Amino acid sequence: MAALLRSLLAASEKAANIAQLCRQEEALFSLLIEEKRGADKNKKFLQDFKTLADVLIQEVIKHDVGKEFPELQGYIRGEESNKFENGLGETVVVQVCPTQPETATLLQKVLDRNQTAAELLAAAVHQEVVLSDPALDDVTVTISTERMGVWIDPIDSTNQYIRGRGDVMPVNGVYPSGLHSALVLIGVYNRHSGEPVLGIINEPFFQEQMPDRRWKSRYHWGISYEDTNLSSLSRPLPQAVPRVVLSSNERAVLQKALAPLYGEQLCFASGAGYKMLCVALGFVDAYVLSEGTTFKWDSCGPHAILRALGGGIANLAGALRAWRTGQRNLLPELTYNQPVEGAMGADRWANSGGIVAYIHHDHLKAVIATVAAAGDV
Ligand code: 2IP
Ligand code: CA
Ligand code: CA
Repeated sequence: MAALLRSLLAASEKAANIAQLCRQEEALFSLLIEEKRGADKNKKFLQDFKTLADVLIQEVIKHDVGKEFPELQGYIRGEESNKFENGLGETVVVQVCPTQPETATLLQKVLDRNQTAAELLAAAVHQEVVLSDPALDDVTVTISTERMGVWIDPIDSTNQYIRGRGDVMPVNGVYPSGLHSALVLIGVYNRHSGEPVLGIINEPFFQEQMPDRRWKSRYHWGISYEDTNLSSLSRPLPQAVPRVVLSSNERAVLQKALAPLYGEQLCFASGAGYKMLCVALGFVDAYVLSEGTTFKWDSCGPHAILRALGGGIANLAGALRAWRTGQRNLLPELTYNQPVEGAMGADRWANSGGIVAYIHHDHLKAVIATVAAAGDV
């Protein structure tokens, strides 16, 4: 009876199809990559097209899940706003229409009348996804949706998505950059407690299939609800020698602070969601980020998966404060129902103060002890 899980997984697969399509269909791909050559007006249109891929995916998830679970409508939110101004100065609200031709007509308005592109996208939006995953038959937990909210990041690691390198090689399992780090992230949280409950990470660019070089997706999920912890993944063992993944922009002061724990075992990767996935897959013991550059839609889904595996995501600044005041067993986790006080725009939903994603609680403690000892982070 895991109806919500099935619905969200199907939506994530549709989202992954749209993300793949924008890279694989010439009519759409040419819009994604042409920016550098365009004139100013053209640049704006192409910029919009990139956003359109994101917005459309978000709207599709909202539409499909909201249709099945009307009580969630109004509580499904994501990174993007669905209002667009096209090259002709018209404001268009992107949404899924009742029929495919209507959606195509609406998309044409955003796409400056590009009919082929609009029709390709509309077909993907209205396509029915059939999940064939026998493992889901064993999931019997019923999640009461009354109190839930949903955070969506339709495409995380957009930069890598646009750049589109499919040939980057992994280092000890971790792809430092490239299409592998572009993910669809969906998280369900309890609107009252703020706790993450169910998470999905879909990798649209998991494997390139030969001979036609089409991409194959794969997904992971986790549920941490009341007394139930279930996941498509198994709890990984700690690394023999501790390893951490960081943003390639991470401040030198944090890198230095972590040296006593990790020595040379620092690895770097793009994509906030992807780094969380690396923790869940057991390639690294932690992802540490010193700044508030991730958002609720980045972490909610991965957080639920990490919880289902016995780990979590702590607030770095909050955990350091707790550590220093002797509350070492109460390191605060991220929550998803409250905006940052006094912040504006997207920053309202930032994970301010940084984060630590982990699987083993002892390892979280080791990270916090190490950073606290360094003093000046
Ligand atoms: C971004 C994306 C970036 C990440 C940043 C996120 O989301 O995941 O890659 O930075 O924190 O907000 P970094 O790669 O340095 O970790 P988006 O791609 O959705 O804007
Ligand atoms: Ca993101
Ligand atoms: Ca995004």
